[in-house]
Amino acid sequence: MAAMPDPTDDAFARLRPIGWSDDAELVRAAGASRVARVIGQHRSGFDVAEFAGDLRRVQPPAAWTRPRGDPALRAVVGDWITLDEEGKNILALLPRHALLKRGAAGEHYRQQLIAANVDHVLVVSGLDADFNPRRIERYLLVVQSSGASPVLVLTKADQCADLPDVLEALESVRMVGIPVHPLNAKSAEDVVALYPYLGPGKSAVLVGSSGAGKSTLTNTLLGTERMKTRTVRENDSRGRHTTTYRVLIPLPQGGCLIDTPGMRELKLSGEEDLADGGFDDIEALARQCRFSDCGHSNEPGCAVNAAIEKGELTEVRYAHYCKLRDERDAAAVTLAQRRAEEKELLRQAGKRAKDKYGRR
Ligand SMILES: Nc1nc2c(ncn2[C@@H]2O[C@H](COP(=O)(O)OP(=O)(O)OP(=O)(O)O)[C@@H](O)[C@H]2O)c(=O)[nH]1
Ligand SMILES: [Mg+2]
Ligand SMILES: [Zn+2]
Repeated sequence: MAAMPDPTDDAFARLRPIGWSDDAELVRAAGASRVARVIGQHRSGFDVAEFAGDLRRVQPPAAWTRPRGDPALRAVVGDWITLDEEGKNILALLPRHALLKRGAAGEHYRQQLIAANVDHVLVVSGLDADFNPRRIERYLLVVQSSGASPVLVLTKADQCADLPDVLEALESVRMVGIPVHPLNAKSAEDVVALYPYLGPGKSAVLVGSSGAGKSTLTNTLLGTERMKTRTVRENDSRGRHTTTYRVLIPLPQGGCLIDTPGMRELKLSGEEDLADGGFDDIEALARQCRFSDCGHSNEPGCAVNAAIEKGELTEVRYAHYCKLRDERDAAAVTLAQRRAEEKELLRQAGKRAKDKYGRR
């Protein structure tokens, strides 16, 4: 008698250990195609995996290699893609449930994708001389617009003598309900605190400055020295840009972790929402000003100034809010221009094709 197909055999079983969540939209979009996850990116192609431990270098569709064009339409680490039958070329990008991006470093405005399909973004910051609450606020703002939940991981707690003071400086962060975990990234016992974000079917990405301890954390969670780590500079605790590529690693805890190179600069993408991004209190105050177009300088009945006078809002934090708001607004204008340009280029290319080949 011929063997019956096993009814419990499902095509996605081998994908679950690399983060497949059986999301209905994803399952529908995948259909009967050959599905893989992007675990690395290189100049010469993408590294993808079809099961835990797998690695295959594949080529992107031609449309992704065009220098202009919206980077959000290309795959990034964490994305699910479909492959051709030989498993050599990427056919399509499957729908995403989260996308972390930033304004790319450098003069020209572009968006740079950091990771896709992550449930949590672990913002890693060292409790050493590099500690900077304003930088943390900036990170959290960018993360809030990604669709993933931010978690603040404060490494090097073993080297920090004034933890209560540090946590007080982060009061505004804690007030908006973002979990904060001070820990020693080298301690297997300490990193257990992060297990809730790293269980089966979950994916997380580590972001933060160079030297913050992202790769140290990855190694401790893995239980092996998979990622290279390097000591920070003595005078200012800055890192040496040890990790140079993004990589997705399945963890023994069941989830997947993406380690990334330390970022020199985190520009806003233009799509951030300051109220969602940790500044809800300031935006709520501004709505209470007597004049709806209050500039919060010396207008009568200004609720922002009143809060500063009463000590409920610090000038430093308010100034930082203004800076981020202006940067976000400027990036949003450039983003809109860029999208309009890209649309026009596509329209012209479509017209040229039509002139050449006629209507199809
Ligand atoms: N004592 C202590 N040292 C830590 C901790 N976390 C990281 N370090 C040290 O900090 C240095 C930098 O750590 P890495 O893990 O290489 O930092 P990274 O964030 O991966 O840096 P890049 O790859 O350059 O972005 C290493 O010497 C680590 O041993 C911690 O919690 N406690
Ligand atoms: Mg690293
Ligand atoms: Zn005001």
